[in-house]
Amino acid sequence: MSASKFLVAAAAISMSATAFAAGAHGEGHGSGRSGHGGGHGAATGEPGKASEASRTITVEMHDNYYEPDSIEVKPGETVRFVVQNKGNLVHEFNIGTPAMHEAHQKEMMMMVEHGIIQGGTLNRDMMEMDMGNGKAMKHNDPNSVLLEPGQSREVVWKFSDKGDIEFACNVPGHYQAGMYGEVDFD
Ligand SMILES: [Cu+2]
Repeated sequence: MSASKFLVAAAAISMSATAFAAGAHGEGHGSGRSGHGGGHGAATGEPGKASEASRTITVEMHDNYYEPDSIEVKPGETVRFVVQNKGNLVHEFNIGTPAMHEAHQKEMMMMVEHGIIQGGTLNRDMMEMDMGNGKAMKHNDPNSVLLEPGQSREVVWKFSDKGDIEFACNVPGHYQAGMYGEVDFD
């Protein structure tokens, strides 16, 4: 999907988001997760400690690509990423397998459908809201950050020994536009 098509779709969706917000008002305090929790660890690694990071890699996010577009790590290495959104759209930096990214893209589609992601805007209040089933569309897994234009955040990750790992943006259409990069083990 082109960026302009994406924006049109996001604008259309934002109208239904207003109705959604009204309906879901009150309650809140969703302690649940959006469902993309379990099972990350083994294949890709685990959250790392900044004090154990061997180096810092700055990753710039643009519309729709990363700079750098691939990285090389040592097996078991802990890396501190400083992720900066230099684009005009909301972007994600997510460390996972291709299958994890595919699954996460469906959840991100729901975030767009609910107006949580609208082009360059991220509605963090809405991410906290109860979706009516005791769950919220929080996006707080340690292997990823979701950032508005101009925002910057750190991810510290201890990589596994090997695996088919990519960093990717799962905002609808972005992965398909090429917004992912290889993690190579040296
Ligand atoms: Cu993106």
